[in-house]
Amino acid sequence: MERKSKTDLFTMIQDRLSTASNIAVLCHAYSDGDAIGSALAIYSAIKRVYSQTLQSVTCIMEEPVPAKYDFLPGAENMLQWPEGKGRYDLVVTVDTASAELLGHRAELLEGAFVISLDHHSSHTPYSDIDVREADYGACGELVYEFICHIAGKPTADEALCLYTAIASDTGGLSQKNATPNSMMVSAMLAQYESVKVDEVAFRLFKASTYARNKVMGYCLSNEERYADGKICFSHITGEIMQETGCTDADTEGIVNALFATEGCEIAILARETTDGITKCSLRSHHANVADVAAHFGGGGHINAAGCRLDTDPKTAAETLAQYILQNGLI
Ligand SMILES: [Mn+2]
Repeated sequence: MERKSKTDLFTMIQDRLSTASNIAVLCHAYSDGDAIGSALAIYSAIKRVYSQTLQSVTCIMEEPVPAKYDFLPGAENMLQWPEGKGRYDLVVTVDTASAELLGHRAELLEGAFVISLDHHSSHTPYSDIDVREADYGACGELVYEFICHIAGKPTADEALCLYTAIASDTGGLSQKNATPNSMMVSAMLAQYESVKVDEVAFRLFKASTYARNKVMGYCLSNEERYADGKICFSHITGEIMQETGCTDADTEGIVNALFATEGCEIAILARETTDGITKCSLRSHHANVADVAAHFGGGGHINAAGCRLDTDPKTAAETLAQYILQNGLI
């Protein structure tokens, strides 16, 4: 079959949206800024463009929106599962590399026409229309293009959501995945008065909480190293999470503090979530950590990936570090 161009795919999606009745917009569980920003922007655009033909459009999250992102316009309208449980004839997912990453909401895919907009290189197909740009730093870049296709340009609120999405996934345009495209789209969005780049950067990268500081201290004081310091790893226990009142969202980005260690090539952080799951985050300068994560049932990008391990966080971090060492991935 001939591979369709992105414009063709966008037009096919447009046709589907214009005949849909009830649409659900979803992003991956344990959402980050790219997932939430992309979801809110596309939700808003669908709502305004198809208001005449649609009965409803609903944005459903697996967990509550993390406080860090509650400044995003529309965040207050997002439902939290099982709110919104029901039947939808069309489901749009953003930033979601597999159906499993939807958590409980994966059941909404059954019987629905499914559209996926994603930017993960390791993507397990689950949709009827799959638009993927694995070279994009953030899904927000793809959602921006899609909104331009269906609506000409984003609204002020959508622009803020999309700018935040891109800034979030690219470390404020400072990581390797920040491409010229990430910057060009960000520059378009920064022209909106609603987009205050300093405020977004502060909220995403500088602001902390007391609980997060305590957990960060725990994580850094337990940092260990293999391979002459090329592999840096640490963990966060459920106990310290409880003791400090730290939320799962508060731990976002803590792995970057390990990654900043002099001489570090791969950083690993294993943390126990408040519901007792051990989530691991990997960062690398050169090594392919998406493959490492995939070996343990996870996935992600070459230089930033994640997986879950069915063990305590200290053992999980050690297991990943050993695997990397023993397979000569460093
Ligand atoms: Mn993303």
